[in-house]
Amino acid sequence: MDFSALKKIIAGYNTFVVTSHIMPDGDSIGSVLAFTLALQRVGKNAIAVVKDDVPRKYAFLAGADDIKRDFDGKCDVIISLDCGDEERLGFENKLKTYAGIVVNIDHHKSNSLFGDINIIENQASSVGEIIYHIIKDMTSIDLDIAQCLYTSIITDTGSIRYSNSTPCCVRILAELIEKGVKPDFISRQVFERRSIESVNLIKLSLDTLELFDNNRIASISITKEIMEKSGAKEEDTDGIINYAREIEGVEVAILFKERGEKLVKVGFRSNEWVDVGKIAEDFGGGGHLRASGCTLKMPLDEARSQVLNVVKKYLAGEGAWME
Ligand SMILES: [Mn+2]
Repeated sequence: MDFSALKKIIAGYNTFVVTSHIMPDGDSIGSVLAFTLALQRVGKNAIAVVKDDVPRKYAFLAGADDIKRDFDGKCDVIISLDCGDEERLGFENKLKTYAGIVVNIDHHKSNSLFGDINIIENQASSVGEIIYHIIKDMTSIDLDIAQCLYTSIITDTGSIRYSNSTPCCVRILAELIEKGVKPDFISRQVFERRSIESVNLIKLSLDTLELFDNNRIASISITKEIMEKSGAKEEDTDGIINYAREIEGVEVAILFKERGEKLVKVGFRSNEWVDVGKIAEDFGGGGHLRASGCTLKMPLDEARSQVLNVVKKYLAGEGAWME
């Protein structure tokens, strides 16, 4: 990975905004905080801006309370992390209206290359993994930064359970543990605490589970009614798709989230061979080989039937998409 252009920018400018996508996850929050802290450590005027709520489970990370929801004014450089396209950042205007230079660091293969500088590493497990290599050359990684990077990597790899878990990211985790990170502490914060509302959400969501195509496809549908009845927050829908993915024999899991009368968010996961990144792209979305998503502007029933038809076609072409 060649970071020389980015290093020059960091050396040559002073004010930085570090941002990531709406509906932020552990990789986006962890990497935004790690990069912001690292820039501050080297004397830069850096702030973190995320145009959405920060999930409570990441509130323990250093700097989480200082993440700004809004940003007005100008800065020298905006650094976008973990975001495949500019729109998903949630800013009202194009990034270039806020900053002289836009830096885009990501690991989504569908990235639209919207930066002046684009550092896109499809093979990286997470953006935390990419920026670890940048940050370690900038400053010494202290416990605060180490916890942020560790959180990025374990959330995007499902604690080293997903196919993007590589020797490289496991080595980085080992280094971060040497810096003082306690794996059990982070896991408890991130994976092992639930509100009663989120348990109610799981309970109601599982009632909507359906299987198709000889049980190779499993879907869960979270309606607006379920969200209201459970009292859960958007962030509580995180991970529910795994109940579908983990069923024996299932290759593709689909989560439908009804957001409005004609607005449905769709998440995809696959287990062994179907490229769900391609399926999401068919619907104008994107993502990775085993995890992806898209947004459909149509009623839930219509979205379900359209998506299921396409997924069935991918499954019927068994072999064509084998890795
Ligand atoms: Mn990521």
